[in-house]
Amino acid sequence: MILQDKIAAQLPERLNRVRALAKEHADIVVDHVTIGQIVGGMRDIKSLLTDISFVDPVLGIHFRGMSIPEVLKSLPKGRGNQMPLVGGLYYLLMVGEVPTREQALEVEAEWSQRAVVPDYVYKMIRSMPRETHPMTLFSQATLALQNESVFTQRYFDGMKRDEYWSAALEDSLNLTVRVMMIAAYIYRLKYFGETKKPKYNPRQDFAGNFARMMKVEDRKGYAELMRQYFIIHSDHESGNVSAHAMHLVGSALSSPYYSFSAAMNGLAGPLHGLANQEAVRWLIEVKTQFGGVPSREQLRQFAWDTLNSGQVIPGYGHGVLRAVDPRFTAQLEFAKTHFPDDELVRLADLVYSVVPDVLREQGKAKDPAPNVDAVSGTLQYYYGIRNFKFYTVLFGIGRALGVTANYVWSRALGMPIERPKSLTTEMLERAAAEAKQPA
Ligand code: NMX
Ligand code: MLT
Repeated sequence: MILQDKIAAQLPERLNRVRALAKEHADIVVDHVTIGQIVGGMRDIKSLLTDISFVDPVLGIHFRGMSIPEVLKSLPKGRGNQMPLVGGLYYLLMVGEVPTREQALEVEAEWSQRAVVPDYVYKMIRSMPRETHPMTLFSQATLALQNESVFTQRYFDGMKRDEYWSAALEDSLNLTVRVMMIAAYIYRLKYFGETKKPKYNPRQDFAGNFARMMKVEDRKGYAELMRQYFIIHSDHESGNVSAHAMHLVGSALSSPYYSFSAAMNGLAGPLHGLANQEAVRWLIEVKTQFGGVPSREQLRQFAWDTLNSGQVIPGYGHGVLRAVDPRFTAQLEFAKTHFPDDELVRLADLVYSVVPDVLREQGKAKDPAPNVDAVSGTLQYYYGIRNFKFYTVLFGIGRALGVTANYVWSRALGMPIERPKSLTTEMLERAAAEAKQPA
């Protein structure tokens, strides 16, 4: 299998490099930790290793060294498509090279062979109360899939350490396509009462299958959007809540399914992935209050009212970025190219021209610019996906690509169980007092 062969070929060299760091340079200091960081969400502490993606605070995410525009331009595309094949992105994340079209199609073919969701998963979803949030169903369904884990099975059969990564790759290829199908099932069940199980069509790519399973009217347009969507949402280095949860849980050798379910529980938080649902809810509130797109002054006031009531403006701000998120730019460009006159797109664009100044005036947010979530739901809304509680599930399908690639490489490189050290308040106070004493 192509990903297996490519990773195996790179592994000896990668292992040597990481082992050399661990053995020969273990004492080299790369960062120091302040009390502010300990009580401030560990912001900016350089303490995670990944070669799969890196976030530059100004330039944004780079997948294997490539920016979003470079990735969208360079990855191979299916015949007649503007946006790249998702299989090509998975290859890039896993292997670190831009694949040929044939190589990207090999990954797509792997998915089509693995696109089977056991019936008990669907049954479990159906048995939940109707009002259950789609993210709860999505996380539960992933957890239920743990039953299928090749990694867990082989671990308890006595698998050797240097085989962990290939068992993890098996699970990852299965997981990525299965959670996509589960997501479509949740959507059709929850909002249309349909119980028919989705079927994967091997003649369509990953995103094409998703668009068909979702039964969106403009399937072709939606498939193009979702190619871009899944690619840009795949990874955002390793410190964000979902990626870090996946890494942390995986470091205990919990399977990719256990770990991904944990990642999705983190993504479901309003300060993380759920912000995409909240951003559209906020736009709709604006539209409802003003009966359409408001004036700049009305919008400014609305934004201030949100801040004054103690709430955040969803889709704005970031823990690492200090400039407009290139994922936001890519999506806004897509909307402006394909449906520039859409009312919600015009409103999202107006918000973009008003809210950063309001946040700057307030002076609290370190990054007053829009992030990925500011506009992603607006594009879904255009294609008729209007139940915005579903939006974070879409983020989850994309995120599966990045976090599973990281899981595979963490096992390949023999990353140990993660276990940082705690201190008490008193210890920190003592450290502060000692630091203030004259030498
Ligand atoms: N609206 C209002 N206040 C904000 C915003 C915002 N969009 N962004 C930051 N702040 C506040 C923040 O709440 C904090 O206030 P306080 O000191 O009272 O606790 C202050 O500004 C400083 O926060 P930062 O250091 O700038 O941001 P931090 O790294 O702590 O948090 C986010 C980053 C993304 C959680 C924060 O910007 C936020 O809550 N944004 C809105 C929710 C959102 O869009 N989340 C999605 C992020 C992307 N993703 O998909 O995960
Ligand atoms: C992400 O994509 O995970 C978000 O932008 C959050 C982050 O990077 O902290």
